Amino acid sequence: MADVDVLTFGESMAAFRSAGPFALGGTFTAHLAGAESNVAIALSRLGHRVEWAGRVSGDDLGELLLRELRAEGVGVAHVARDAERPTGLMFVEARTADLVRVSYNRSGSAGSALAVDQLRAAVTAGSRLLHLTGITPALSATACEATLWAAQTAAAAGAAVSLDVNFRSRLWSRRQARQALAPLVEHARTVIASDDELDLLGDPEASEDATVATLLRRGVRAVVVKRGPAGASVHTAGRRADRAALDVTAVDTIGAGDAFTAGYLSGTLDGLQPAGCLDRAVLLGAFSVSTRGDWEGLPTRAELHLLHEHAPGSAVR
Ligand code: KDG
Repeated sequence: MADVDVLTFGESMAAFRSAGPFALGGTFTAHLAGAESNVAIALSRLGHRVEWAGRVSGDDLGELLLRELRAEGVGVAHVARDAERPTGLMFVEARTADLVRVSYNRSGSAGSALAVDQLRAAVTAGSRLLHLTGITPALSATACEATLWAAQTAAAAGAAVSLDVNFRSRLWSRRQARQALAPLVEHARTVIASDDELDLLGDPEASEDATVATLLRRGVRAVVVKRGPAGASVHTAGRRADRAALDVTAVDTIGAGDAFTAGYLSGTLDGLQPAGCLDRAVLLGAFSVSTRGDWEGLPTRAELHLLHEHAPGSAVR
């Protein structure tokens, strides 16, 4: 059995967050962000052994990313440093209490230059699970090729491959996403998508049930559908489980999808049934939306019970 539970890779960025409209300037705070590194941190906090691979700039913001990952116990042994290209930037503008605008400055970044060569050692070293997102293939042709190579290689070696669709309309079109995701799905055991992303996984005109049935027929074992505040579902052969979202005060939804995914994967690593994995997914999603930041408020394993045992507004003394 591999020493690493989960290998994931992609682009981590420096995220600059504002408390109000960007056009007015003011104070920005800098944080590590990136869908795969968010998942890696969430899993590491739950006690799983996680490696994150990718290309990180040699600049100071690249240093910030690596320091945060190391501090969170995420393995970075297979990270390549890039002395030529800058760290990709993400901007998170809290435009109103209910509307956050996300934009990027990441084309030509170190992370987007990811290629097969940087992943070879990490993927061949092996892991129980390889987690992919649909963001990485959108970054560049070489990153797209590397994602497919990793999926094929890890699946052939017996790793469980998970894929979170994570469609980013600022990076590519729905048509491009549909084309790149199709070969990845062939290697995935778990596919996670928001309900508005299901059209990217097959016939755009098909219903949810028809899309799910096709995926299960093609070898996917669990299709997990996120419905935001309306909860989530998991479909497996002949079964379906649904869960409502937990009743928490939402203060920041950025990163909630990654937390949800990490919760589901953590359940699979612990050998839970799909419905139990969904419970943990919903729980991590609730921690994420009720705390600020992409990953900062996520729970350790010892804190998993907190939201169930304490009513909203509680002070634990
Ligand atoms: O939304 C949280 C993450 O997914 C974010 O940190 C990264 O959006 C992201 C991207 O495009 O890489």
